[in-house]
Amino acid sequence: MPKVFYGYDLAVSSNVSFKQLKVELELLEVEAEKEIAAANDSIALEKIRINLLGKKGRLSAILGAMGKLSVSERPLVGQRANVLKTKVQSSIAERLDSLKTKAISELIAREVLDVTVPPVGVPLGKRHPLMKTTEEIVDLFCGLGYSVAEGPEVENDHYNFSALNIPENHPARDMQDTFYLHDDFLLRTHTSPVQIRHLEQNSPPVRIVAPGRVYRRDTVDSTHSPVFHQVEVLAIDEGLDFSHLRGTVMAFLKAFFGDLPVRFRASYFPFTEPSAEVDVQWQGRWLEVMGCGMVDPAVLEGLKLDPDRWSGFAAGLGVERFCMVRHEIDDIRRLYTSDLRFLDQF
Ligand code: 2U9
Repeated sequence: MPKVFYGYDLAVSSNVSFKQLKVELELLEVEAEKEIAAANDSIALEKIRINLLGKKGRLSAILGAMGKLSVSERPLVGQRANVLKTKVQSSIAERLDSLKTKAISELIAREVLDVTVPPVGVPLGKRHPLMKTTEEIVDLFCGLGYSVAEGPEVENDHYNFSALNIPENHPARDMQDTFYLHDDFLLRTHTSPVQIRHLEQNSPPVRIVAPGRVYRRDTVDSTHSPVFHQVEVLAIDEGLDFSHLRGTVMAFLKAFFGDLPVRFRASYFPFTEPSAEVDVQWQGRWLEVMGCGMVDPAVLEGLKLDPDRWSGFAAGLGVERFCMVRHEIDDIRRLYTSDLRFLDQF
């Protein structure tokens, strides 16, 4: 059995035979395959590569020792060494490949998706019940041929009061009822100024529905809020009379509440004459839901419309009231506190 050299020993040994180098190559091949097969990551494989094929590695030592062989023996060892080098390189590449494949399959196995797990669910936003109610009311009037009109929430005395025939000393103008801003400005107390502005810009016939936020200096309780929402409607044409008003209001209330009993009670508003308040019977009780009337000739005259030619009717309602009756909500504050446990129900 020839002496077995390793790496440096081989390089410094003065007496090396062809047979010894052949054994050394065979040994290197067997050990290389074992080491490569045992390596578990790319770092270990790189260490093996450097140890076997690197400048100071075992193969280099064999090649270095070749000089000590006869000229005829050298190519034989050189050839074998080259074949071995290629073999070790491809073994390393193969092992690296199989390690990668294994890692990927392990990852896939770990990341397995259980499609039967119930979804966590992304909370979706929805329309606020007040907006839904407004939309429903507006849609009903649009179905009757009305168009939507909107206007500013900051108004002045003229559009909010004077143009609507509300006299200087009327209680509605009271500091107690209206949010006054600087100069002549105020927060509109109803959406009626929208109709005034519309009539300044458009000639009759007019059929408009004006939804929007309005402000009154009310103390908060279960039925009052200083900010609330109104929908008002206005129709101006030739030959309109109270029967048109009544028919429109009845058709609207039937569409919204269904077949509930409705009654008109005589009332008073500065901007309509005659005026009425409208009640519906709900669970055995009469509930006031809206006001209405024929547009006062004084309002038409203020808009340079001849009351002998043009007549009109108007109606107004509080959206909160409609929403609360429809959904049996007991306290208006529930509509403003953004409690998702409440809002989620709509
Ligand atoms: C013009 C002419 C007339 C609008 C009208 C009412 C009757 C009414 C209330 C309902 C409940 C206000 O929110 S509430 O408190 N509104 O009763 N509003 S007639 O009349 C107009 C509007 C514009 C040019």
